[in-house]
This record gives sequence, C-alpha cells and structure tokens, in this order.
Amino acid sequence: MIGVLSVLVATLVAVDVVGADDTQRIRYDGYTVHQAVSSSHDQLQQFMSETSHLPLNFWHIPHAVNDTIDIMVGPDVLHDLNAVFDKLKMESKQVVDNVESVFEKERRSMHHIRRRATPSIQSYTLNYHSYAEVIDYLQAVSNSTNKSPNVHADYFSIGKTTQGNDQAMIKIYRYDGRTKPAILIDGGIHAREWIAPAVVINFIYQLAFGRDREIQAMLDDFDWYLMPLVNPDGYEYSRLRDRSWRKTMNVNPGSSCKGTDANRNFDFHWNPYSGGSTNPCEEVFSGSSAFSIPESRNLGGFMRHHGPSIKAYLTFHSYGQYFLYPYGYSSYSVASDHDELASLARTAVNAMSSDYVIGSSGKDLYPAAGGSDDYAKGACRIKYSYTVELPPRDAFGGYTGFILNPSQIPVVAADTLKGLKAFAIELARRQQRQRL
Ligand code: 0X9
Ligand code: ZN
Repeated sequence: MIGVLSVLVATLVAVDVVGADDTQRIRYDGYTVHQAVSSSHDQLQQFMSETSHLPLNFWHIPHAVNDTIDIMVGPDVLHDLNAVFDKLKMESKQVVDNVESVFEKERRSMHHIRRRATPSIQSYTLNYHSYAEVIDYLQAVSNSTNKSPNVHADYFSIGKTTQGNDQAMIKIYRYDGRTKPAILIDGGIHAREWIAPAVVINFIYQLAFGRDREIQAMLDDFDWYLMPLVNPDGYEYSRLRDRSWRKTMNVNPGSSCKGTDANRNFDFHWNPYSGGSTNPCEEVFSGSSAFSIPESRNLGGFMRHHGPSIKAYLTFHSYGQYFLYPYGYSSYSVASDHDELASLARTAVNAMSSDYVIGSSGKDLYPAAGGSDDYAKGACRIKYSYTVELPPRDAFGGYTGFILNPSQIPVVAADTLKGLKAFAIELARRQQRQRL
C-alpha cells in the first residue's frame, strides 16, 4: 500500500505545474539570442536565403522596415551566424547570454506562486497554468456564473486536437432578450507565447465577474467567445519538454519532425512559399495542405459558422507590441477598408500604456500566408480582424521575448483590458451608427 502511495506521490510531484521529469526537458545551455535590424525587404530576403541551411530559431521575425530580428542559436552555430551578419553588413548584438538560465528563472518564479489546495477562481489569473488547469478554470467560471441570473458563461469544445485534447471555448453573455453581435478572441495558436493564453484567461475573469461600467457596456453590446488555448498539444509540450516550441504536435508522414505552424495553415491564400515552409522540420511549416491539422480546421469552421454574427476577431500572440490587420498573405495585399481597421486599432492602442505599432501584416517586410486573421476577414467576412502581438517589445532585459515573469501577467492583462474596453465601446458605436 505504502509502495503504491509513494509511486503516486512521486508521479504527482513529477508532473507538478511546469514540472515534468527534468531529464526529458530540452535544455538550452549556452544558447544565445541575437538581435539584428534589417533595413530593407531585400536584405531580409538575402539574410533568409544565406541562413537557410543553419538551425536558427527565430524568436521574432521583423514586421516592419527597420524592425528587429531576434534569433536564438546554439553555441556551435554562432560563428556561422556572425559570418552572415558580417557579409551582409548587418549590425547585431547579443541580447541573451544563456537562454537556459532565462527559462530556469521563469520556472522558479512559477513555483513561487503556488496554488492553494482549493484555488479560488481569481487565482487562475495570476500564473501560467497547465491545459488541465485551464479546463478546470473554464468549467469553474461556467458553473459559478450560471448560478447568477445576470451574466452567463457556457463552456464547450469546438473539437479535438491531434492528441485528443479539447479546443475549449467559453461564451460569456448577458441574456436580455436581444440577439447581439459577437466578438471572438483567442490565444495560444503558438505554443510558446504563454502570455497570450494568460491574457485571455484574465479577460474571461473580467467579463464574467467584473462589475465596472465598461464591462457592463461590453456585455450590453456583445456576446463574447473566448478560447485561451487554440493549440493545447503544443502548449503542453512547451511546458513540459521544450520551452521554445511553437507548432502543434501532429505527426508528419515521411518525416521525423512533428508539428505544423497553425498560423500558416488557414485556408485563405494558403501558400507555404510566403512566410511559411514545405519542410516539416521548420518552425513555420505550413502543413501538407490548407487545414491539414484539426487545430486550424476546427477554429476556421467555428468562424465560418458564426461568421455573420461575429463583428471582430482578436487573436493574441507575442511578442513585439503590434496591432496588425489583414492581409498578411503577401506584401501587396492590404484590405480595402484598412483605414477603418487602423482607426479602430488606434482607439485601442491609445487606451493602453504600452506603446503598440499599428500596421498591415504583410505590407512592410514580412508576409506570412495562412494566418487566422486573414481567414477571419477574407473567408468569413469578419470585418475587424487583428493579430495582437503582446509585450514585451523585444528580447532584451527583464522580460525576455516570450518569457515574461508570471508577476507580469496581471500587469500586461490589465493594460490590454483597457485596450479591449476602448475597442469594444468604439466598435459598438460604429455598429450603432451603421444602423441609423
Ligand atoms: O508570424 C506569425 O504568425 C505572427 N507573429 S508571431 O511572432 N507571433 O509568430 C504574425 C501573424 C500576422 N498575420 C499574418 N501574417 N496573417
Ligand atoms: Zn505567434
């Protein structure tokens, strides 16, 4: 009996929070991150082709001319990377000296914020959580709000991932006898961008339990669909095995490399040669065809089905502080109503204290086809569709790229909520004007 119990306890410890068996975790000792600036589209193209044979991990691909490129490399690749920088006369600086110590620090901070045996619903907003905990949270929100006559929250799944996890969604609304337009929000398309699901979890809390005037107005005017983890398989892998994992976890026939970049797989002008890849071993693998993976197919199906009632789609990523609107599939494809999209983004950005760059995804430097934002707008006619790249701005300093200390979650979430409030209130105003 004691034997069984100690095995059980050992297992529980092993999978604790970010835990897992550390021997199975991919370590990044001696890996460094380098920041360079590409001054033109041509220079970026040249850089990409000169480095195509090197195992580089792009933390940040530039979204605008003179924007930074952040690249993680292993110690044995550093010499070759520097040679390319020299050849193209690109200035660069090392912004992270040892990636593993940054990852380690994050793990330690997460352990410091330990949960109590029976966590309050609010406590879920303060740390990064496992997929199972996120599901517990959504169900707890759903159960507790449904006791009140005022705000309702319905938990449901839009489908299963490759590994059989649920793509969980919650609809938050106030039923007052009117059919309302909706706003769709998601996070976690990219596994390692943990701040995105954390921010969506915070939005859910505020919409379900917030009592201020703006939240009430947001529920008066819209129904809210929120999905914190579009890609739970990849997210779990990034928690337990490889902190820098970006893709989903599907097996790719004929390759030993797993996963697809879900944000290259949506079925609108799908094109692996535009910011994606046909190589399953690449981080931006576009998949074998559009909608080849369930994660994008299920989300796309949901958007298509609810398209007419959804007025805005916001997909949260990190990092860089960008508010991007379609189209991203090529450098020449700017939406015809881009002024309206830019001005609504401006309203949101003005309400936040973090400084965001507003722009059209593909135009300036870095087109990428198959994004969820393009699909929402191009295929589902959701007019106001955006990719929001959350803080920080860069890979340098205390909050390093997609590694943000969990103590920053409430700070980033509160600021982003200010933007969301302004966004929703202005959108409601535009809707009303249109009806008059
Ligand atoms: O490259 C992406 O998928 C997004 N950036 S990230 O650093 N989070 O990976 C930007 C997507 C912008 N939208 C489209 N290109 N459609
Ligand atoms: Zn992303």
